[in-house]
Amino acid sequence: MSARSSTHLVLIPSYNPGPGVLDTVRAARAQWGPVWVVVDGSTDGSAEQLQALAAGDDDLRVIVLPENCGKGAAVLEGITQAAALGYTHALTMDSDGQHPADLIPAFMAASQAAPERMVLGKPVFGPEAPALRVNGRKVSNGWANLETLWMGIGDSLYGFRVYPIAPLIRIMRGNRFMRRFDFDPEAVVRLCWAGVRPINLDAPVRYLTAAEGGVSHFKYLRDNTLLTWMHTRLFLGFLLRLPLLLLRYLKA
Ligand SMILES: Nc1nc2c(ncn2[C@@H]2O[C@H](COP(=O)(O)OP(=O)(O)O)[C@@H](O)[C@H]2O)c(=O)[nH]1
Ligand SMILES: [Mg+2]
Repeated sequence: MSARSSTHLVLIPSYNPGPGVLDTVRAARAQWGPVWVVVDGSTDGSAEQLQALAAGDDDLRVIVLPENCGKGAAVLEGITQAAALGYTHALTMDSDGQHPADLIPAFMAASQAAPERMVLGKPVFGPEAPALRVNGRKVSNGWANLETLWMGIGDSLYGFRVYPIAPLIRIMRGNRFMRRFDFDPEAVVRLCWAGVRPINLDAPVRYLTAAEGGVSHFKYLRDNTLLTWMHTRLFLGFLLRLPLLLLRYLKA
């Protein structure tokens, strides 16, 4: 029996996720209800498969967007609909089986104990993790920590996290970025600026080979360019907020 909540839901943005998606969603449902999947213009038949799964399950909801809008845009659609139904927090997780569904209850419990904070997964990599991904994120983490004056971001990129919905909606409506793979790091930096402090919890991340059903839409040149532009604007935002951040830093 999975736990059920009227405040905290699991939100899974999904775009052409590969064969593991149904198992991923079932694993999340085994731990929690409600679980919502936002199918973001997928063209692989996963929308129909997920809708069939949801037909027999009141706690599984599938939102289908007609065109691909990006991970951040899909999360924004999900949390906007969730807020309208009274949900206050969303645990985001990937649709491709890389994230540990068995940790959903622990992450939700941490959020329920400190609802004003965000709960961030800190990735624990296995030996199969590509060195480029493991080392590449150190750059993003270094920038994110500088941009927030070390407010405690354990990892800027890992998408397994619990967000307080209201401040995240406010931030995303106030800015036209954060709609694609710039969502996870920009969300965490801007939430820190808004005073939402992180709690970091270890969470294993799995890298599946193509033979095991692993699929990635992260394109090194396109997405590292996107992330470089993102850190450029965040750094400028940091300079503007520096007096305020310094004041907070000295008080802490
Ligand atoms: N909604 C939506 N989700 C996306 C998109 N691209 C990636 N995702 C989701 O974001 C998560 C991470 O993407 P993935 O391609 O696995 O990137 P990686 O794990 O960093 O290699 C997965 O759950 C994807 O389904 C997108 O364009 N729209
Ligand atoms: Mg992935």
